[in-house]
Amino acid sequence: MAKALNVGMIGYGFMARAHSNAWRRVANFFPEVEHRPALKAVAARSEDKVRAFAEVWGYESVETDWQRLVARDDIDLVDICVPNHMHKQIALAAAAAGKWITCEKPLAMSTAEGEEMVSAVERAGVPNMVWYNYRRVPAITLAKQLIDEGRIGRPYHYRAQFLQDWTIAPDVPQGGAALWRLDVHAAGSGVTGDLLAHNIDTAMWLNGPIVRVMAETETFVKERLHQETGKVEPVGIDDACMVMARFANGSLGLFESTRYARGHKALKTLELNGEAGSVSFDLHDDQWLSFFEYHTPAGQKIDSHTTGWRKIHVTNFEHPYMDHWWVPGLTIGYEHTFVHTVADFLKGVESGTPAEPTFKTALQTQRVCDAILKSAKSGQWAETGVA
Ligand code: SOE
Repeated sequence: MAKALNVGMIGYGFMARAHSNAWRRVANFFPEVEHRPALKAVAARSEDKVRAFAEVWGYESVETDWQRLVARDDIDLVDICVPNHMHKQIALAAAAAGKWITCEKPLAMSTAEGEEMVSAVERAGVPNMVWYNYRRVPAITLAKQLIDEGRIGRPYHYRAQFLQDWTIAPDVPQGGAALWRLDVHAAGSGVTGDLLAHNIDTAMWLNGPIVRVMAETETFVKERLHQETGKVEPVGIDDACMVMARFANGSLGLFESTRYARGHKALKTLELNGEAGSVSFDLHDDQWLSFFEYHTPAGQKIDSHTTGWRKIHVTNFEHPYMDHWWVPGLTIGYEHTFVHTVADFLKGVESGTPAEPTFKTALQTQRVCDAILKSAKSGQWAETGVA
């Protein structure tokens, strides 16, 4: 039985587009989901911009004050797609109003803020989720399946990169629409919260809790023009971050994130090496998962003359999510990870087993990110407090 679900979007930027597309398409490709999202209202301060956004994406109405959207009786779910410094106040208001909440990553500006948000949604008992979309790239979900099947065996090494180059030029300003990610007051941190957080979320999903970190960060361009104040101001974000980590399962982790890797637009990789095998993924080849099998979970060794890396084209019906799209061999991409996220979120509400990551789970990623920034500042190893 179809159930109506009125979505209220807050924000109109890049992520609001990705999420709106997902809300619109989920019923077409995941018809077994009972809820039927309707794009009821979108809120943003600029009336011209929010009206233009509503027209393109088919929102029924607009608000120029997010508080009015949250207060509306005809809104069931609030989707938070605004800069990080506004996540907490919106989430707290939405929880108090009994709305379901989905929030763009990272959860918050800090662990302390994230804790308040977790308490608020738990007190209100409302469904909640954070959009760490890369978990739902089918090849990454397949990696999780292989790990859970014991195909990697005892894990030794996890490594991941997220490399971009779009902020190298010193005349890129900070602050304001699109460039708030460079303003520490709006973003909280730089690549740590923006890029590394994705890799930490995926790493802990695949390989368990990260308990300790040692990090180094750098801000290569120290001052930038601020778009809102019109003044040249110090840059407070980290431009690059490297991390050594220890997982609770005894394996070692290495992470690198930067916006200064000339030539790389979104080089996002991960690799896990275990006793029985390895998995490796590169977002540039997001249809493929590389798998090296040394022996089966039952201990049967693969013949030495056929041992080698296997490249799995993750497009068969039996691969995660792929039976909902086209026919084997035909591919999907970035925007589909958001459709998968919505489908899982709604199925989680319908089944009573919430889809991950909930606010509570995303708070663990926040703790690791905070420990990383603490370690970079002190030059010492930092405990994450994640168990
Ligand atoms: C930043 O450039 C950014 O858009 C992040 O904010 C996203 O979370 C990431 O998926 C791609 O890069």
